[in-house]
Amino acid sequence: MLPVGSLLDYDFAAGTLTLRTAGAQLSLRFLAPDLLRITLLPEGRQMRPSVAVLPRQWDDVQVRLDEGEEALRLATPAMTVEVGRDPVRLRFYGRDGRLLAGEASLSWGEGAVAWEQVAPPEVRYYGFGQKPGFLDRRGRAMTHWATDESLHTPDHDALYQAIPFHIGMEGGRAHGLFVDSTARVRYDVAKERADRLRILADDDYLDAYLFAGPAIKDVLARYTELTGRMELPPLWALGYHQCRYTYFPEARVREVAAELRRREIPCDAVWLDIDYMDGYRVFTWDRERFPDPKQMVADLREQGFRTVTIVDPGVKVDARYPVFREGVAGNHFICHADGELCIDNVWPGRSAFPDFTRAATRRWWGDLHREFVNDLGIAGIWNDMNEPAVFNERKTLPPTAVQGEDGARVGHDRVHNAYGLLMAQATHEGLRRLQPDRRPFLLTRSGYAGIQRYAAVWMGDNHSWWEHLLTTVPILLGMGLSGVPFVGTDIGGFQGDCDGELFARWVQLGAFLPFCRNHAAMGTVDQEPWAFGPEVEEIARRYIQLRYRLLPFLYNEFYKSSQTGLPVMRPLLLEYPDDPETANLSDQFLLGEDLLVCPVYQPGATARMVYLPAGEWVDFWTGARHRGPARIVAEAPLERMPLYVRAGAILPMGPVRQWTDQPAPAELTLQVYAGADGALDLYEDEGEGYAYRDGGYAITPVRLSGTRLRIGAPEGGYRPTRDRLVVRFFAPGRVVAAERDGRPVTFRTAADGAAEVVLTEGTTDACELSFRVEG
Ligand code: MIG
Repeated sequence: MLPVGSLLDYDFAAGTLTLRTAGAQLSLRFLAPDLLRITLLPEGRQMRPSVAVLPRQWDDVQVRLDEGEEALRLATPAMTVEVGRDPVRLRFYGRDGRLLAGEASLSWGEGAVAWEQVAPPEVRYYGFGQKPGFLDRRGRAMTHWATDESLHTPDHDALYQAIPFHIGMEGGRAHGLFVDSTARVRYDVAKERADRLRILADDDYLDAYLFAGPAIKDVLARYTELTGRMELPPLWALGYHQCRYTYFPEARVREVAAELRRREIPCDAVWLDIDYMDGYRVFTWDRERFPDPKQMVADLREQGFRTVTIVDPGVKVDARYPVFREGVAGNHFICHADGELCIDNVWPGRSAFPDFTRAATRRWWGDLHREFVNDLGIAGIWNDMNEPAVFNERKTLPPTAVQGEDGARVGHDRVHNAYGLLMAQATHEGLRRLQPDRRPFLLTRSGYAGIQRYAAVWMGDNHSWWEHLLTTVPILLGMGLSGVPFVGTDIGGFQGDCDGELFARWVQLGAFLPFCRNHAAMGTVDQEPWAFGPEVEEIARRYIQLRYRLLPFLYNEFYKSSQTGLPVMRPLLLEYPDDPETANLSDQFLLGEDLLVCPVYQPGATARMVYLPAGEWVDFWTGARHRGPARIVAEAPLERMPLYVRAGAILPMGPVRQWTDQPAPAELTLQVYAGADGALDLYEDEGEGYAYRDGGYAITPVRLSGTRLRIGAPEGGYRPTRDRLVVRFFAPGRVVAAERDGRPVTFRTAADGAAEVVLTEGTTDACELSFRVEG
């Protein structure tokens, strides 16, 4: 590797500082006052178009260049980059004038580029996409190389998702770095040398983005401005999903669906894994197992279920199979350098792989979904095996396979990590074209930075192990800190046999994950919610029902996330960045800002320790109050997962439904946790379609001050109906009287301590409720 040497000359034009050094050019450009793009391009090398960064015109940034003798300084009001002249070294300073981590140096070699930066001992490192382990990755070496790897253990960190983005935090002060390379990227996070962060990309050039923060939320907001945010999903996608490898034949699918309804376990979707296909040929059906998919899908829909089908990238080599023939004719498959098709084994046997780096191929692939979505009524698509996974020793395509648009071909190894993202993009855009009035729902296994724009993500093949229950939360929190909010894991675990206690604990946690799907591998014990007997079934039913009651809250959080880029499921450090106790806390998490979820991770446990950060916290189950910061021991018998609500929170809830659009009386419940002032702006819309983009949504402002609650009329072009409006007021004492707009109203005190007021008239009119509290 050759370090970037001394500065030969430079120019500063149109906002870009271009620095020439022996053999390479370095350019620095501010896209925003707190966002600097840093590109190192060795001579004679070509850059590829980014698949992560959204094409967009950034506003002009006011930058000042200081041409010092030792160093150049390029400054905005939010950040300064200092470029040493000999050798060229970079130092970044925040708004407060202090260094962001330490000095950085760049180097390059044959097919590799490196970023090395001083890593002061106080800096903690978060993000990195899907990585096993806990939140702070300091002291770890990691590789980004999308891999079909079911051992999510500390020694296997190259998993399905490859997101080379991280956040450095020093106290409450954060900065971020995104290395936009779809090739293999290796991180050494102060492991080999305790004071060095080293990032090595097996790529031809380095294209990096530095985020100056200073708050962690600023970093995430900017990062998701750069790489995009999750679109608001259809409401049904937030329901409970029932999956298994594999439900077939049709009679079995119908039986599972009927059981869910009979047992009143709410569910919005049943999923079909690979065995629905004819010999694993994508976009076909095994007509013996599924003689009339259209009828089956319609009948399931009658009962409120959506049907989701898996679609893998591998296309069976079969001269009589139209998808293969079209793919060859349209030049859509990846070839070797000599032009021969790159064929390898996956589920269908010998298969060809679409080159999703090409726009025409993405379009072709997207259109292949026409029959499934337009004729058969398939509601969602599940992309698996898109690392791409291949049944060979390398587990993927050879580096010598070539990909790219004509005239810009590169080896597969340069674009490997983009395969899942580009497949998801092809599918997402296809679904948008085919059903312009529906919000696409897509689940993907693999992804790269920006995957949040196209798909929900699950963590692939976990195991029915307590250890994997424990690892679920930190992995998903890391995804959220990497810009991806719509995440989940296989509830109950995929491989291995689950048991009742583990399932109960997993479903309790799963009910609070952004994506909530039960899934299990072939050859493992049954894992439907009733598979472990009546006690566990009752626990599963109660928690899944609770998820459905919380859907107005969850949907509101998804809406906020689509606007801000902040995750739905949050580590405490996002809300309490100055509290050192939160710095590596990952066995409990927040939904939004208000709901603290404390899963149980051990067999036999009937209690667990909970950390409550500053403020007052109300036990969701009992109404008991605790003042943080504090550690408490929470009771957690098998039927209970500890949950706490921040005082000042207003949780919008709904009735239990068996599926999200089941016709039922419209009821909104506001659970109000007095003890601190608070605000809720409740977002509602039709839960489907795009009318919301033309004003078809409602926002209801609710304000809590002291023991007074002001509920505004919904604003916006969508009119929510509320047959009943229930206010459940959790007071720091005993409620002795309640008034609505100055007149007494009746209330009852519920078992959890709430004073409950039920309104059936004027439920969408502005009103003020006040409570008199004693003691
Ligand atoms: O090689 O489609 O992660 O969820 O059930 C295994 C069969 C292929 C892996 C996925 C899993 C799915 C399974 N697939």
